[in-house]
Amino acid sequence: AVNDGAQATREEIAHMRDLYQFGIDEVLTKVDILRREFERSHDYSPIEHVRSRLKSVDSIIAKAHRIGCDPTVDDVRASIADIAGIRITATFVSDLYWVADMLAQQPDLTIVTVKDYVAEPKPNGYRSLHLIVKVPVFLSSTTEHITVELQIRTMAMDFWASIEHKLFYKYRHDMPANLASELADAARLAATLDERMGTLRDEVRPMPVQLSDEATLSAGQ
Ligand code: 0O2
Repeated sequence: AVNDGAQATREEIAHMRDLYQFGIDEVLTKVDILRREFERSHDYSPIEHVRSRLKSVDSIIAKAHRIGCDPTVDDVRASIADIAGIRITATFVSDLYWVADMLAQQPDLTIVTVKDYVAEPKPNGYRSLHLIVKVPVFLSSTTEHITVELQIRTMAMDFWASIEHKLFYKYRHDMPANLASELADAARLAATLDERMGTLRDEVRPMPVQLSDEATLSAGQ
């Protein structure tokens, strides 16, 4: 009977997972529309790439056990914010806030929490802008408000985080001190790179495009 209960829960969680995929789809559409609209009006996009992932039933149950929550649909939905995850890689640091602001402005999207690890990096050097949002998913007879975790990063932040993630998982909590300090140093380098690219962009942005446009205009007059 205990096994039957566990099986029922697994099935319910698997069913619940479908809702989270719908939530991902809704947010992905929003991000894609922002990207395409921006590309249309500016010929480039501040969004480099977008990936999404849905936690597996096993990881949902494992995380529930880890954080001491009952592995029931209601408790899992209330306690685990990253069942649905979207990672957006943007070009410049300012673009991270642009993406976040554009989403925050949308009346159907509720921002639950913002963790700004860009303004305040984690002690190991991790930087990213994290938003937990709730998006409505309209079903035939109900509306479900689905929690989605968004990680918004520059390419430098993503480069660092993906390598750190691999090393962290390899070493778990026993990362040798020299490696941890190398990684923290590399995170500072990545932050400097972002800053320098931002400065470059600021120098290029008021480009002579307008000047040459004016020149063409006045030449044509
Ligand atoms: P995975 O394998 O990427 O899913 P939470 O642990 O999510 O319940 P927390 O710690 O308050 O709650 O959330 P936070 O700080 O917003 O971090 C959540 C996610 O951000 C992590 O998910 C990672 O994806 C990423 N992250 C946070 N800190 C680090 C870090 O130091 N290094 C790297 N590489 N990624 C980080 P998971 O579930 O831990 O991992």
